[in-house]
Amino acid sequence: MITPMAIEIPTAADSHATRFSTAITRLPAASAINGLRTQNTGAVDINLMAKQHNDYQEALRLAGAFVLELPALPECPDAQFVEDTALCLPGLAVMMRPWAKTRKDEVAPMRGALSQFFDDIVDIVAGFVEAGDILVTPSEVLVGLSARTDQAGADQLQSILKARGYGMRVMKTPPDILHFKTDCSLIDDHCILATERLTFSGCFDGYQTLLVPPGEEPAANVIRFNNHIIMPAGYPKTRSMLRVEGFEVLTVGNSECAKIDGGMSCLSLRF
Ligand code: CIR
Repeated sequence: MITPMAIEIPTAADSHATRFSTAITRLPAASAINGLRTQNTGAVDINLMAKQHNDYQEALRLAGAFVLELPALPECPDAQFVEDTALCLPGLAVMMRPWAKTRKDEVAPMRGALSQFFDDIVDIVAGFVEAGDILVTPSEVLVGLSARTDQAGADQLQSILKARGYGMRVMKTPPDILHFKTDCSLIDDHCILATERLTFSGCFDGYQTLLVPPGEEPAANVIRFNNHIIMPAGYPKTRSMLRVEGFEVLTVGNSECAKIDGGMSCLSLRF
């Protein structure tokens, strides 16, 4: 087992959904220029992506993370989006089964990395689940069915979680949203930052929600890591809204990952 050298070590009383010690990232490969994308918004600048990756890791460290950066996986253009490969909960890692063929080979190396931290590692072997479709709150795990996550995968995840005492609910990700968490993030134990289009689908009844101002939808995907929120640069209304609400906010440039549909949460596994 690796002992994380975190600045802020969460205690047992802390929420497992917002308090973490460790973040795993993966260095983007040059092949990231060929990452999957839903629309062409211009060529990826790989040098700028590398800089933004370093800035992202620095923000995690500022928030108190021990950051384990895994080496690039050139054969997998989307491998820096490590979040999609696993669900990490206290004492449990569930290895995902990505729908995207070019992403399947990301899972085994991540399983190896997680085995340094988790004794209980279980594999999804039916259907498909990408963890970008999973939002963990202190009381439950929300899974959004999407083009990447299907009912068979969600059913298997549910039985794995149920056996370990975790509650899970299945939602529907609206069709024009890549992953459930593309449009939402847990920013406090009971508060979810989300777009209007996802919130108005009724997913978050029972939670407090904070809506990102229209026009700033990509800012709905942020990370709450201990006392900080890490969000993409370029969304000033969302940033001021979060500051007014009393959050400590760090911003990181994400222009290059955004071209291949990646946001703040996709770029790390946190536990
Ligand atoms: C993909 O389409 O799979 C990648 N280009 C982006 C993955 C983003 N991950 C996420 O939203 N959790």
